Amino acid sequence: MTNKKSFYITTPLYYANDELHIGHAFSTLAADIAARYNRSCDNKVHFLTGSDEHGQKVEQAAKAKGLTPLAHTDALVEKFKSLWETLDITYDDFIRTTEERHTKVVKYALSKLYEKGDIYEAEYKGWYCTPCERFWTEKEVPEKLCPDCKRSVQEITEKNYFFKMSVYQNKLIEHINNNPGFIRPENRKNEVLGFLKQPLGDLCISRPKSRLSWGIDLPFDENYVTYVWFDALTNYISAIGYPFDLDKFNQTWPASCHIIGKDILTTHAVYWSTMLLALDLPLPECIFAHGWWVTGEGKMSKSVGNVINPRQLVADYGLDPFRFYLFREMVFGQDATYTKENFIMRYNADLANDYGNLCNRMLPLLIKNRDGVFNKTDANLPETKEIIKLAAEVKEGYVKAMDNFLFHEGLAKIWSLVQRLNKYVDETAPWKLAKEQNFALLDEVFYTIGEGIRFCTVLVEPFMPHMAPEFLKQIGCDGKNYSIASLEWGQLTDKSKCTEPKPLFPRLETERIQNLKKSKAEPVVKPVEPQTEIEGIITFDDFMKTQLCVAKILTAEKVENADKLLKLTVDTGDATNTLVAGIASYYKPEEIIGMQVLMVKNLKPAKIRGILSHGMILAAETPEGGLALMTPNKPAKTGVRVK
Ligand code: ME8
Repeated sequence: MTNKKSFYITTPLYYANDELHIGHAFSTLAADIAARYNRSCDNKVHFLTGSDEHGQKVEQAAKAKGLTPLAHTDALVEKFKSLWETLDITYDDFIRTTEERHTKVVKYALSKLYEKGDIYEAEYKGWYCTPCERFWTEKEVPEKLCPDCKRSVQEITEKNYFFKMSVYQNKLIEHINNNPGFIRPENRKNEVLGFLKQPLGDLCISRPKSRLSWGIDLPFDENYVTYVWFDALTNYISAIGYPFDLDKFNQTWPASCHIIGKDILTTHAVYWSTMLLALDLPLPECIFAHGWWVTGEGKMSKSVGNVINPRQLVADYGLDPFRFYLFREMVFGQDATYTKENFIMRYNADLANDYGNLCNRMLPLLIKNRDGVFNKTDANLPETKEIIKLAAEVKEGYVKAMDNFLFHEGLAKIWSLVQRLNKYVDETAPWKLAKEQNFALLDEVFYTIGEGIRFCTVLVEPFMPHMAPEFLKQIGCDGKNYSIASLEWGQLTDKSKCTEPKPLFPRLETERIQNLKKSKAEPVVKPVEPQTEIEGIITFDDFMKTQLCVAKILTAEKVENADKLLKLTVDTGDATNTLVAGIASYYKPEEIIGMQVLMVKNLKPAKIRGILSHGMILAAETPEGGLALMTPNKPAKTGVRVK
């Protein structure tokens, strides 16, 4: 064993109460991509995932099935593991919170904090949300509805045990301010700092067995079990040897990154951090809270019935396109919407056209004219020199992005090279060089393209671990010989002989097109009409008359006696406008407050249901027949003109 600290990456421990969907798959894939990337950079990696098996949710789910909690979680854990196998997740360890190696550490941590005086007993009165297993204060629930899940809360008075979270509040604020990369992305850090502006209450870490028996017994009071979050969060240290195998622990802790979704930011950034401070342990280097995958109906959830099954997507499109799509489409940190059309568009544009075609266009020519061999030559063409320079820049930018968990940026860097290579093919027209028998130049062009493909493929391997070796094989390389750590331009040698290409990403056709074909209807793709014949064509000056701007929704409420209307006030930079929008069937007021939307600012005011409406926000129909508000795909300056 070397003394080099591991790159230690974790996923949330998913609740073993139900099956997993693409949201869960996404967090685990993010950790897998970070793990594979780090391995390819020659870093020692430890990748942990697992299952959160205690608490009310699990107990209730088991009861509903007529199973004991453990029989229920045993079965679900098998399903979790089988999904990770389908997605080829390279985890090093899978921890279950019901395992003894975990429960004994939770008890150790509780005893330590109890002895230290950081856990105390008190009478507690509060508002309890059963589905969320969380207490709220009177002030937090003015309407007696849980602020998280909007279900009703019950008032409960009982004796409980509390962790003195408040003692560590200032230390935590200081840590966040001194470590800018600790909570990412930046807006989530600000959210946590905002939360910490209020005095932090103490955390109730026990549940009376009379109400819940499925949990870890408190070591100092057998009438209570441990609050499920105190239990589950401890997994990040129990799995790596704390406190019984300190050698292993010290080589692994602190975590390089806890990947989580934004729904569990407070529990990680505040509960977990203060627990660690109380245990005198260093804090993780980074907590990255990514956004949600949503469909037209909002966040995916079983009760809404809008969950996307990752297995189905893998079965329909293959594993690598699925992995690629999730990270190309979502700006890591923000929300993203899944639609089938969008998936197919991405696949066709980026994989079938840009990436796949590079090989398909080149390799048959290489086989025909140069016997499939890449002859290494000097770079003479200015375009070749440009590509070599770009490749170095792409690698640098990619590494920087990946080191910061900005997966979408890593992919965007690779695709800038893929696209430049396609342009290079058009510029150099190797089929013409072949006809002219200009073999010196032809070799240079082939070598540049081959090397470019290899470069992109080595970098894309963490995202597409199956297709990447296939691509390398096609250009005559053994994938095992390459890593990101050693990647340099010029490693492709004339020993590399390419093989007959087979299209690795055949184009997908959208369902609409397939259906049309089946019914032998009109030609599927209509030729593009010359622009002047498009109906209602306007000039640039006409368009500029419309003042489109980015507006931020400040308030939203239902318009009385009008089911479809919401009354909004929006910040347009220089003013606050009131407007009425027909979106109430698709969005709840609380979902859109704070959202940036695109708005027509200079529309003549009109009275709608007695309200003077100044402006109009933009929306479009979704494939499922819903409605999607048009929003900037990254935070924009409120009030700026859209051009
Ligand atoms: O919260 N989009 O478990 P959980 C993106 N047991 N990610 C999503 C998502 C979506 N629509 N839905 C879920 C728990 N996720 C606790 C964690 S950790 C010590 C204990 C992902 O099964 C995302 O990472 O509810 C989110 O934080 C996590 O699944 C919640 O999983």
